[in-house]
Amino acid sequence: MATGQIFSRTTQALFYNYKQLPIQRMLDFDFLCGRGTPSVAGIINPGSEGFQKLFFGQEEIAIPVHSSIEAASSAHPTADVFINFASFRSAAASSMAALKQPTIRVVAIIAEGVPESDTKQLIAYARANNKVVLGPATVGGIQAGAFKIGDTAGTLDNIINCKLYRPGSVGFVSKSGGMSNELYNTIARVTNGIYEGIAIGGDVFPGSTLSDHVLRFNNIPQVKMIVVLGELGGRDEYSLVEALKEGKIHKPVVAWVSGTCAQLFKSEVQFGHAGAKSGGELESAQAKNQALKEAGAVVPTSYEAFETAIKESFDKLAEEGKVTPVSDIKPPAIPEDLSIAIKSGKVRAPTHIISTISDDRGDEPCYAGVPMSTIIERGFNVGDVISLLWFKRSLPRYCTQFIEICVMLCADHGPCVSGAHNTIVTARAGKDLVSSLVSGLLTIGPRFGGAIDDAARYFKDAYDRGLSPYEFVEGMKRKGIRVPGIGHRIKSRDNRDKRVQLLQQYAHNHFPSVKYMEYAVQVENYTLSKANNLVLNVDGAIGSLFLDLLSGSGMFTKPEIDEIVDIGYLNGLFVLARSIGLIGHTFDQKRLKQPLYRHPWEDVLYTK
Ligand code: Q5B
Repeated sequence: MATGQIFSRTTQALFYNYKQLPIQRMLDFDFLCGRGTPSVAGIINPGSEGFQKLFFGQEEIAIPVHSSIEAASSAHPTADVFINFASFRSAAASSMAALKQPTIRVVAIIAEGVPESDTKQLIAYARANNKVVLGPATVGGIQAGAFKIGDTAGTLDNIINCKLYRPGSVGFVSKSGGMSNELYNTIARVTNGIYEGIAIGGDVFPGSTLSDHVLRFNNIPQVKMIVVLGELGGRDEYSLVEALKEGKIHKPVVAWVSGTCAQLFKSEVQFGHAGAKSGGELESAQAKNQALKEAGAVVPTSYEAFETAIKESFDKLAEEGKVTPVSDIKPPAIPEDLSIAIKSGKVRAPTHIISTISDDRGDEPCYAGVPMSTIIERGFNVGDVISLLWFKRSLPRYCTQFIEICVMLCADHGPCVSGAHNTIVTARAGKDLVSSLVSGLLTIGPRFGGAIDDAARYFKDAYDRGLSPYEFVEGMKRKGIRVPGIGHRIKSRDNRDKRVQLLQQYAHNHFPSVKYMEYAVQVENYTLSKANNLVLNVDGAIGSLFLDLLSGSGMFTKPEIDEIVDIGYLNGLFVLARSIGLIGHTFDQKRLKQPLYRHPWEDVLYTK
């Protein structure tokens, strides 16, 4: 165990397990104290490497992240404090690994519930190797104006109120982390402030004891008086009693052991900490307070009188000229985090994204204002969800049913079409699902599956302008544009596309009007007079029928229809639907364990 200072203004730590908040609190404390270097040199996040961005004042800094304790220790040989935020399951092993690093001097273990047998091994190793263990079950400790462990002393406001950004003359040690915050306040009120404060943790076997730290404080010249807050349970306070009796402590000690109320209970009481239970008489708060008093410590009659006792002891030292007055400094203001400032209404900031279709912030996600539970309770189908997320309204059932039929009919068209072929080749090249899927999707365009929007645009324009099929088709020919939605590689007058027939049949039965589709059929009749394969294809059928849906449903204004056609919503139906088939083809190839595809030479015309 160290005999004097364990921290300074240049102390740096390695932080085990990435926890953004306590690390940021340490860096904010550094900035408040005017430290030149951040107190966290490196972060250990088992299994990952890189950097974590954090703030040092207003500036963003990148703190290196290491995958192992060994790597972090060799990368930061001057970092001699190890702050362990591991869970109780892994805290012992990682703490032992840290203690074994020659560069590590102090290990703080935050986790509660570390097995006592493990803690005993850590203590034995630390004592044998002259190292300090704080905890387990501790918040850590602080050297005012110099270095702070994790969440010690709480919020910045509390740290400023307790003047912990500059050193005072009081050494303070307690078992409880929560109570140490209380005492930082008390000590700041009635003395010139804390020099160092340590919470040893509430376990039965703490890594270092109250007396270990009192003896250390005794050797630190800047510490002029010592405040101790013990608690019932255990015998730690008696080693302090011994040290006092043996005259090893030359500075005034003001002490209180909390838990005097335990005697009011009929049976044994277990307080918050594992070690805080009244065992035998000797472990009671009364007995320990009495022993400390007899050994020479200043012990008040109650916790309420603790503050006065601290004040009187400090005032006496001041009268004797034993405390040098502390010159107060104004700590720099720490910039507030934007999210906190916005929450408190202090600032406003422009947003970078605007979204109108969904909201995931409440109790349940909403699609266009409709909560998930409503979607399920009312038996919405995929078509209803598409109508909410794409069209931002609940369309009548015959419309959402039509959308679903489009999705079902276009889900797949065999392995030979462009998209499926690409997906199959990609899957056979050993690529993953998403790569195989997108390689197929990328073929969707003006010739394959992606002609729905253009079909809707051209059919709408021609119909609305009153063009005859002849005028329309010949006009397109003069411009050198193939009529979108017309023509197919394998379908023809004598081999009709069943999908087109099913869509037309549904619309005839359910749509109030099918004027655009009838116009498309007239166009088809004309193009079929030119060639057998110039049929109305599935893209053309969906494009024209969707125009009928938009205009006939009464759910869209004319400008809204123009916008939908102009933006081009409808290819989305084919993309969505065909994804189902392309995913299926990927699984199929993987399931069949198909080897790398190579196109046969015989199928290529090699020519000059
Ligand atoms: N000609 C689809 O052409 C295809 C003409 C035309 C005027 C036309 C072609 C085309 C418009 C785009 C379109 C969607 C490339 C198709 C789909 C999904 C799919 C696919 C699947 C699935 C086929 C021969 C002669 C030439 C051309 C003329 C052809 N189309 N004239 N308007 N639209 N259509 N795409 O058979 O005088 O000899 O020079 O671009 O709607 O993709 O199942 O496979 O579910 O996966 O290769 O159904 O029609 O014919 O190019 O040899 O042309 O007809 O100008 O005249 P072909 P080509 P000429 S549905």
